[in-house]
Amino acid sequence: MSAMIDTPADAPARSNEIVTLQAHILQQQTRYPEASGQFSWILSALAISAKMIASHVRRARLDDVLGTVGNQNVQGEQQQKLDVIANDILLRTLGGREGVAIVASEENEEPVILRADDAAERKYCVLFDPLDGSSNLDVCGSVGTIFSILRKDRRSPQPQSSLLQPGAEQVAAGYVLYGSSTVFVLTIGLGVDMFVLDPAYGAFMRVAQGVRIPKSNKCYSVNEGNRLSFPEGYQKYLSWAQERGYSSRYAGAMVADVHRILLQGGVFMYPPTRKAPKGKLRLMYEANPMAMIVEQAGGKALSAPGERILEVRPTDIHQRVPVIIGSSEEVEHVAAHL
Ligand code: P6P
Repeated sequence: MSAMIDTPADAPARSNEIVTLQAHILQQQTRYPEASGQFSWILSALAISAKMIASHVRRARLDDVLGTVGNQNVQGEQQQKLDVIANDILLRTLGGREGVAIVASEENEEPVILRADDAAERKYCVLFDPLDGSSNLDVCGSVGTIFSILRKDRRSPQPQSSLLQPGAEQVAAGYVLYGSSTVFVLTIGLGVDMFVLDPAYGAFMRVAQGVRIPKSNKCYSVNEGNRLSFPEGYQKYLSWAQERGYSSRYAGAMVADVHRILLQGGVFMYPPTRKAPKGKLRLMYEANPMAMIVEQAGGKALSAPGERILEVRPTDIHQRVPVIIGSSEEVEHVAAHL
């Protein structure tokens, strides 16, 4: 009988190890002997949701679930059929997890109180954008799911206000990119780990631990169609970057744009515009989770010069915030012009 390999949870992954997301979640749980397993159960609900949503996304045109449902969501945006499908999947998988007290979604005006009792295991709130960039679906572009996990604030008078915590309070954050492959990127505050779905086995396989964002890269990501309505500082930055031969990449889906920057470096921006004076991106379930991921990978995430996104004190679950996120040096180049 060969000796059991007693690998400590924080040991660097050996290149020949096969570690699924599920195994990784359980491995991380061993760091916390007192853990009840509720948190792990929530992460596994997000993992199965990602697989189910990926399946629907890959079959969208075949199953004729492209296009809009004909009404607008709370954001005033046309709701895509797959927005509703993805939202429903997440509500139903998380609904089955004892540890989830409240969920909040971009697609729901009000948070959904899953368990109002104050039992000890009702520890967590999960916020998500079920299908970010869904307008890309009709043209087979990249889309994503973004999620954020907070501890329920038991002192808050209303369950809803339990959600209104700064991003620095997140206990976990991550995203799923439905691109040329399906990538699950996760942080629980101990660095950033990356997994790719192997459709042959239906499992997310760990491909990288401790992902670090490059300190710089001459690439920016912004919708330049709005350039003339950006505050002057952003316009000055764009001229500065173009004079220095920066390239521009923009997918129209935050998950795709930030993922590129996480791996290759650069800076993503959604500045204030005339149409969106506070920027377009939502603080609680887009900016905060992406900011936690990028900061955990050694990057920066600002809503204004010197203001970390993770320190913005929320007043509404759907509030918007300007976003400057990416390589530390590139974020500073933008901030220096504002
Ligand atoms: P625009 C998608 O609708 C989204 O919320 C983000 O994923 C993306 O970065 C942004 O809006 C794109 O907005 O105005 O450039 O189309």
